[in-house]
Amino acid sequence: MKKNILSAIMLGLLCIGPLQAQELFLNPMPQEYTINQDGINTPAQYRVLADDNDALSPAIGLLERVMPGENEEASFRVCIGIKGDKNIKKYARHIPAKAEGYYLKIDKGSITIAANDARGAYYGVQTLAQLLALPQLPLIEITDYPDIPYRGVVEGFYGTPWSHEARLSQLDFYGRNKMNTYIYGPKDDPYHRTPHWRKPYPEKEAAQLRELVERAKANNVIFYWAIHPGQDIRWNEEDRTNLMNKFESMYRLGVRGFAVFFDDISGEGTKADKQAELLNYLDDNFVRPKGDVAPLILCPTEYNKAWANVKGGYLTTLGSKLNAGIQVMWTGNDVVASIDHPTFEFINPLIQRKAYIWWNYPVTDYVQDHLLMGPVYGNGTDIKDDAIAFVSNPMEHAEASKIALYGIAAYTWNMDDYDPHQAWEESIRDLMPANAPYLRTFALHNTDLGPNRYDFRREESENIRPALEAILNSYKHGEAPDQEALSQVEEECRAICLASDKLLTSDENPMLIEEIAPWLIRFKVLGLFGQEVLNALQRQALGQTKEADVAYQKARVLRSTLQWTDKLLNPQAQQPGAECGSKVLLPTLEVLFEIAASRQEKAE
Ligand code: 14T
Repeated sequence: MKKNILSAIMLGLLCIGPLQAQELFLNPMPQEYTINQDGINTPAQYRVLADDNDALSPAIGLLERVMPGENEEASFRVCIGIKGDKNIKKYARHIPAKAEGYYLKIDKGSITIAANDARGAYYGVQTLAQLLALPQLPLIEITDYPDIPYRGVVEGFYGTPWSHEARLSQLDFYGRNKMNTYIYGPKDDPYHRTPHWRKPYPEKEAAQLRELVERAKANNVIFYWAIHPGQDIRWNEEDRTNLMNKFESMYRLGVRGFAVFFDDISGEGTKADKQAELLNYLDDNFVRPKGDVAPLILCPTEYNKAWANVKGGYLTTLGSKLNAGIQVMWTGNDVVASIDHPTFEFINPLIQRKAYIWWNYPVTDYVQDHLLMGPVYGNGTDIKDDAIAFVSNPMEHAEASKIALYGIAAYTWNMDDYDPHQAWEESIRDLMPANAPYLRTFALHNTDLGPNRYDFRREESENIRPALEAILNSYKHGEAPDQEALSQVEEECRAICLASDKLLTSDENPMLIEEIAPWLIRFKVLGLFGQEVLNALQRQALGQTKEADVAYQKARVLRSTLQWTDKLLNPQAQQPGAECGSKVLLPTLEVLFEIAASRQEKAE
C-alpha cells in the first residue's frame, strides 16, 4: 500500500499560534485539517480498540494491512468506531454529520478514527495509510467528508472492454482514492446489451464478475451492474420477467447495485412512459424488497441537452413518473461537455431530482487515435449541491485512464481545494513512481482529442508552446529565431526520445506500457523528427551546407516514417493511428520542416 502513496510535506508555510503548521498533500485533499510541526515514528506495535461491529471489518482489515504490528499487549492505541459505538463516545461531537464523514486524530500515544458510517471509517484508514507513507507520522487532526455523494467510474464505452486484471486494479485504485462507485456497462459485452441481455452469463464470466464484486466490497466500492435492453425490448410481461431474472442472477453473484441504460437506441425502446413504468416496477419489486440494494440508476435516451427535445416531453415524463429514489444520468450540454452550475439549472427541474453526472471524459471511443492523459479541468467547483453523483466514462486503456481518474477523485471529494495541475503531477508519480519524469513528458504531449464532433478540446504541449510560437513568429517576420527558444525545443525533443526509450524498456506497470506502446513508438519518431528539423535549420543558418543537407535528408525520412506509422499503429481502431503532440508540437515541426525544405532547395 505504502508505495502507492505520494504525499510530500512542504514545511513551515503557515503559522498558527505557537506552532508552525505544515502544508500537506493527500489525494483527495481532506476538507479540514490542523497539523503539528512534529510527528511520531510509526508505532512498531499497537492495540486496536473497537466495538464488536461487523461494519468495521473492511476498515480494520485495511488497517492491519497498511500498519503491521497489531498486538493486544501494546501500549499505543488505535481507536476506531462508527457513530454510536461505545469506544469512540467522547469523540462523537467531532464526527462530521455527512455521509462517509470521519474524524481522524493522531497524537503521541494513540490514533483515533471516529466515523459517521462504515465507509467513513474505511476512508479514515485510507487517509491514515497515506500519512504512514510520510517520513514521519504527523500529529494531525482531520475532519473530512465528500462533496459529492457518489463518485467513481462508469465503464460505459464502445470498444474492447477492460480486462479482468485491469478491473481488479481499478477497484483497488478507487478504494485508495475514496471513490465509492463502479458501474459495469461496457457497450461491447454481449450480455450487457443486445443480443444476450436476456441470458445469464456463462460460467467463466460469472465467476469473474463474482470476483470483481468481492474486490469491490473489500474496497468499499459499490459494484453496479448495468443492463442495456433498449434496442430490442418489447414492453410486455415476458421481457419484464427476463429483466427480473437477469437481475436475480446478478444478485446471486453478489451484485448489490443496478442500472438500466437506454442511451443510443431508436424505436419502441425510447418511450419515456414505458421506461418509467419498467424502472418503477424494478424498484418496487426488486430493489426495495431486497433491502440491501443501492438506489436504482437510469440512463435516459435523451441524456444531454443537445439531444433533449423538451417539448416532446420525454424528460418531463421521467421526472414526474419515476419513483423518487431512482437516479437519472446526464452527460451535460452535449454528449461530451464540461459540467457547470447552468448544466443543472436546465436538467434538475425537468427530472425533479439532482442529476447523476455521467462525464464523458477521458473516454476516447470516438477519437481512438488519441490518448487523454492531461489534467482534469473545466468543470465548475460550485456544483456540490447540484449533483447526486459524478462518474467518469474512461478510455478503453484502463491504466492510462488513472491519470484522469485520480483528478476526478480529487475534484469530486473536495472541489474548493482541487488543483488540476497538482493532482496531475501526483497522479503520474502514483502510476509510475520510478519513471515519473518520463511518463510526465509523455503525458504532456498526449492530452488533446484533435478535431471531433463535440468540439471538446484540451490544452496540449503547454510546456513548450511559448517557445514554438516564438520560433514561428520570428520566421514569419523574416527574422532569425531566438536561440534560447530553439534550444528549448531541441531539448524537449531529446526528452521525448528518452521518455519513449525509458518507458518502452521499463518493467514498471507492464499493463500501462502495453496500452500505450503504439503511442510510445510514434513519440520516439516524433522526437527524432523534431531534432533533425531543428538541426537542419541551424546548419542552414550557419551556412554549413553539407551538414544541413544530411540533417534535412534525415528529417525527410523521419517525416515519411511518421506518416507510415500513423497508418500502421493501432490499425484495428475506428480511427486508426497513434497521434502524439498533434495539437501544437507536430504541426509546428511540420511548418519548420517546410521552411527547411524551401531553404534547402534554394541552396541547391
Ligand atoms: F449513455 C450515455 F450517457 C453515453 O454517453 N453513451 C455513449 C457512450 O457509451 C460513449 O462512450 C460516449 C462517447 O462516445 O457517448 C455515447 O455514445 C454515442 C454518442 C453519440 F453521439 C454514440 C453515438 C453517438 F452518435
